[in-house]
Amino acid sequence: MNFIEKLEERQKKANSLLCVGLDSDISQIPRSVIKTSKGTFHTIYNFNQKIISETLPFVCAYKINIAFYEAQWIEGFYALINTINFIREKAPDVPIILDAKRADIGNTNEQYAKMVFDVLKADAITVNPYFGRESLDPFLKRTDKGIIILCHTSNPGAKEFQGLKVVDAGSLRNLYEQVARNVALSWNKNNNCLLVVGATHPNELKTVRRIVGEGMPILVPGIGTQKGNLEETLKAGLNEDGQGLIINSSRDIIFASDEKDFAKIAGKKAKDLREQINKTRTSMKR
Ligand code: OMP
Repeated sequence: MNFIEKLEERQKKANSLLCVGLDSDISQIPRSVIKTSKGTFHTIYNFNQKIISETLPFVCAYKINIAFYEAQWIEGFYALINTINFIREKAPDVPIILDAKRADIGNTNEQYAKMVFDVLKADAITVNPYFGRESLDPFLKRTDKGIIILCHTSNPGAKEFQGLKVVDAGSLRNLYEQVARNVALSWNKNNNCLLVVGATHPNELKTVRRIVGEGMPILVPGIGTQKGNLEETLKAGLNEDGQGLIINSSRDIIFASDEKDFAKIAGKKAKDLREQINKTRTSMKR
């Protein structure tokens, strides 16, 4: 089974397009966890275990942003490996996205791909397209993995480059549109490409869906703390079957409470968001 098949199977089984982001910033972890954990590794890992146990029934995937683990050096790395193993043990059918936003020249990418897929055993990685397709071959040749390419990011300054007009074969379009086009037309030979478009830019999401067609899943961060509009996002990005999106929310779920029952509250938030997504999906069914 390749990544997209695994994702779609889990989306059906959990009836969910929700991806919970394990952006486990140690400075935000509730005191009750810190008090009962020994050191950085245990603090992050204990927190993640609790969050995963409560949110698992409601997710189609977990996205782990490596920055929050790298910032804690060796202990963070142990927390990352153990978190991945924990998800694997509890729910081997849940895809794990490593949000690393990597990319470099080809031989360096070989090492990144080795690290992410062979050492950490993630199912998918986020990459930036700036080096071009040729450089990304070490990722793209991994036919069973998901290669999730930044297209239009969620941040306020995204347009500085992504909104620039470029000319390709006589046609004028925005840089992000060109990324979507190249990925759909020539990078996706192994049917393992996905794109990232922020929920804060629903018009651009609509454009990207039109360019890539029905089949390519789009990872959409920006719901929750970044205040992306859920309804507009779903309207703009769902395919005709009411599928094709991975809706990520991180801080708004995992740090919803810093009380003792924080994990239960995170679980409830995840459940509510899944239901809100499904309600809108149902009302939009064509
Ligand atoms: P919250 O804002 O806490 O929900 O977190 C959003 C997560 O999605 C973080 O891990 C970001 O790094 C990531 N992200 C964006 O917020 N915007 C983007 O355009 C792309 C990503 C990403 O690739 O996941």
